[in-house]
Amino acid sequence: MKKFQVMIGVMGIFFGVLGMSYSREVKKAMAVLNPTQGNQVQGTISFMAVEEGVQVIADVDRLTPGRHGFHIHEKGDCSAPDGSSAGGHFNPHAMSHGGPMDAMRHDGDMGNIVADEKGHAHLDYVDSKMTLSGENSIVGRGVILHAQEDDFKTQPTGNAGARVACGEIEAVEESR
Ligand SMILES: [Cu+2]
Ligand SMILES: [Zn+2]
Repeated sequence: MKKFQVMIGVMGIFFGVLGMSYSREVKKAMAVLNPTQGNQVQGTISFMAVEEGVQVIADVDRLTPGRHGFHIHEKGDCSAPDGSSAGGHFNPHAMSHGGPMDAMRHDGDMGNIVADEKGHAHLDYVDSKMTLSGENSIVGRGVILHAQEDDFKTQPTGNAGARVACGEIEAVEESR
């Protein structure tokens, strides 16, 4: 009987450690935006886990003034000269395209970023839908910035035009 209890105890520790490694949480992630071919757009985006979701802070330069569609795309692959290697909008729940405050939207729909007359854009908002951990994590996926405004309506892209910059989302801070 004693032996049996010890065995159960050892198994408990084993599965406990296994479970901990699976529940690893990403606290912060970053993406560096680099221009696609023929563009000069550059920027950085940080993603921070907060109570209400993920705080997104982006600073982008060398944009044309005005609104630019801004999304997380499926793949963290910026190898294609036009950014097409990043795939479509990140959409693990098979929803329609929308704006960041809409109930019906892709997880990756971050709306528009607005560039001033100097071509600089700053964005800071908390996204209630995206997550840095678990099976729908945005870590390892791509960020795409577009030439034109996202209309939040046209399916499945928001009609935001060409991809002017691309970045890969990487975890920078994790906890267990
Ligand atoms: Cu996009
Ligand atoms: Zn979308």
